Amino acid sequence: MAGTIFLANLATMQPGLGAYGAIPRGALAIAGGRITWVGQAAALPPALRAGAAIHDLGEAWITPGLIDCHTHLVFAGERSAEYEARLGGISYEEAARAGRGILSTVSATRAADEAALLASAESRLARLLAEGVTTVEIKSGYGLTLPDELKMLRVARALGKRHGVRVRTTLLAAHAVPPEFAGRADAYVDHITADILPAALAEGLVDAVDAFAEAIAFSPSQTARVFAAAAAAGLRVKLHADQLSDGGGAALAASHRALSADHLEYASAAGITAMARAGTVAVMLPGAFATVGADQPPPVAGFRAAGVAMAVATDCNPGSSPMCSLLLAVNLACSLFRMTPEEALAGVTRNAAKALGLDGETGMLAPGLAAEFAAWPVGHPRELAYWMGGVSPLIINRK
Ligand code: DI6
Ligand code: FE
Repeated sequence: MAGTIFLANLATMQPGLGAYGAIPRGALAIAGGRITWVGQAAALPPALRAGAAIHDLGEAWITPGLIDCHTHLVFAGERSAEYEARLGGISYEEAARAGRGILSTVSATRAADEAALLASAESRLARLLAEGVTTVEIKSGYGLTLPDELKMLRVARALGKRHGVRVRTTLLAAHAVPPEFAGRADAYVDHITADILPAALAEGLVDAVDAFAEAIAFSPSQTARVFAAAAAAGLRVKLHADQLSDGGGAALAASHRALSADHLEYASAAGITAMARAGTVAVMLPGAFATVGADQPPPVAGFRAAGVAMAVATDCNPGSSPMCSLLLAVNLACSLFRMTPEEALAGVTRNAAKALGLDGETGMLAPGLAAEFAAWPVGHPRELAYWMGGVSPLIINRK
């Protein structure tokens, strides 16, 4: 099949090829939506070249399409008043306990219909897509009733269909205890496992299951019950872990072979070791760190030393991370968390794919993977981490 060939510098992000998996003056051949060949342009097989459409992008750098592996993109309203109040001195937890926080977004999201949720999420998604994002994970968790959780997940699926972006949906019904269940968190967990999860599964709306394990949300044993139901349904899990305190979340996630544990500011040494053994990805969310005014960064050096794969994501949500720029997350992961630019770029490509169970499908420029990439007007891939957002791709190829 005659395909298309792009000539440019390649940041393949393949491990074992040196920094960024770089191939200067490379060639990327695609056909039928897959990558068919990657290498030095000078070594391109003549048989591939024959009949192919060739695009010479000169000095541009091609990276894998970017992957935002942790978002709460679908929600109604905004929480700038809470942000202002928190800047005035109240903490994120105090705001949550005072009924601002997540539950205020739950009220707004319940009141919104699918069309309104779709329109507001589209405006945020557009900003991610303009930055070369080709895969985005979207969580539920602002409905907290069966119909409202399904409504959010349907909107997430619709975003994928309408915009040609790969959407992975995550059921986060265990995000907060809804007002109807105040003081009865265990009964709400029963409702999740007996009713919400099966219904979402039956409609084909769930790719993974997440929970918020925290003093203001769900306990380790409640989280474990949600995870057991997910496993029984054949679903992988993720966890909002150790964001505001060390609740043993990293080790809990690892013990359930979680795809990822996310936030992790307070992850313990034992948690890091457990994650390394389980192959659980550590997802760094610097937007949330900055917005809640946290003072303890996640133990990046510990993850690095233990060989835990690190991803980076926006955590786009109206409370703790009103951020719609994955490149800004990359920049902040370097400046605030001391990740290297190469680690942060791997965090929105190869390791983000792993955090979604999509390794082998996307996240690198390698033969057999989906033909998803972006070409950038930069002199070196580290520039994508250096600029504080605002770099626009020359070309984006989506699925
Ligand atoms: N951790 C977060 O950072 C978001 N959810 C979570 O479990 C915050 C969600 C919100 O404040 O609306
Ligand atoms: Fe989150």
